[in-house]
Amino acid sequence: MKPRSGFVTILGRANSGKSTLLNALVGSKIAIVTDKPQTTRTTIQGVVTLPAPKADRNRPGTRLPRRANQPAMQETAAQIVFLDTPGIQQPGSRLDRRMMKEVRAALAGRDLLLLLVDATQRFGAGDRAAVDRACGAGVSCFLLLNKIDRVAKATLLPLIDRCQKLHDFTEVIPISALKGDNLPLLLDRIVAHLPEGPFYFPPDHVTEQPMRFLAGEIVREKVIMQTRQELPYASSVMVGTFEDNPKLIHIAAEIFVEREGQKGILIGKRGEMLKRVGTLARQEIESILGKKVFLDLHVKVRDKWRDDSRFLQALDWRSMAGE
Ligand SMILES: Nc1nc2c(ncn2[C@@H]2O[C@H](COP(=O)(O)OP(=O)(O)O)[C@@H](O)[C@H]2O)c(=O)[nH]1
Ligand SMILES: [Mg+2]
Repeated sequence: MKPRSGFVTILGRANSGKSTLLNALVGSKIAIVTDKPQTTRTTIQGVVTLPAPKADRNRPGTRLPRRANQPAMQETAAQIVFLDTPGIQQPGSRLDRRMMKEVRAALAGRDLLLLLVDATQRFGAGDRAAVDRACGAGVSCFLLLNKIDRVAKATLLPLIDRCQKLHDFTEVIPISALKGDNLPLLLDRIVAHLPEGPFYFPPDHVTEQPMRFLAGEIVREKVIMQTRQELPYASSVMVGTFEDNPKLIHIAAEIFVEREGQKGILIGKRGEMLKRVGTLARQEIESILGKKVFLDLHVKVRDKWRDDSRFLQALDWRSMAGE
């Protein structure tokens, strides 16, 4: 059988679990996850390559370790390029508008859409708006009811019913991105809906995002997790130095905030907060890279960076990757 390949966009409101799903499907952390909305600011790409089933497995180049998410019934080799998007929301700042532009761009020319809904929340106007936005595109759309590890079956069935009335979804699948429930089934259904076509990337390719971008994102994740109120939204991280030396990786990054007061909070009493952010980020980057890391963090004030298009451009991983 011929291989299948295609682009699959993950859409949904903030906090529905899009980035958690991307990481679970890819099998490694490539998108940061927090319990606060607006964590994902640009489209994050992750590639899943499923080797050909048994008969083809001895061909050189197709042998890959069996993954936890290997679909049960897979019949062909397949490569899925997933795109994780910022949450669908009403834009305010230039950053917000840029985020919604990312969502629209990620919608164009895709083979399949996955619309995530948080099944623990009341299904409201925001979800309906997300359905309208996602499903107007004339592309097959799966509705995924996420976080089923936290809902009773009795509430799930009426929710599935209501959603099926809203749009003619190609599939409605309850999942838990966090626990991995139904993800093998989801992969099966995705592969079944992809067109035949050659792989876009080598089989071991995971993402286009450069490591320096992920390092900055991990610092940002720790800032979001450790701070409250406006600071998570007012912070951005720019990695200046990323030097991979034989024994140690040297990373220097600047954390930008919008006001002096925010800088004070982020540094903390005697530098405690910044130290905690740095230690948590360093430990995680070390565990991903399997190497010692020296992480040098500085906090800078940059008024209204969220409305500065040149600054936003510089933060984007695609400019780092030289695109
Ligand atoms: N219980 C539960 N929590 C989840 C699940 N998926 C995501 N979450 C949590 O929901 C929050 C938002 O997740 P995230 O992936 O950042 O959502 P995004 O904004 O749509 O990308 C985080 O606290 C996740 O741990 C799930 O299947 N079950
Ligand atoms: Mg996200």
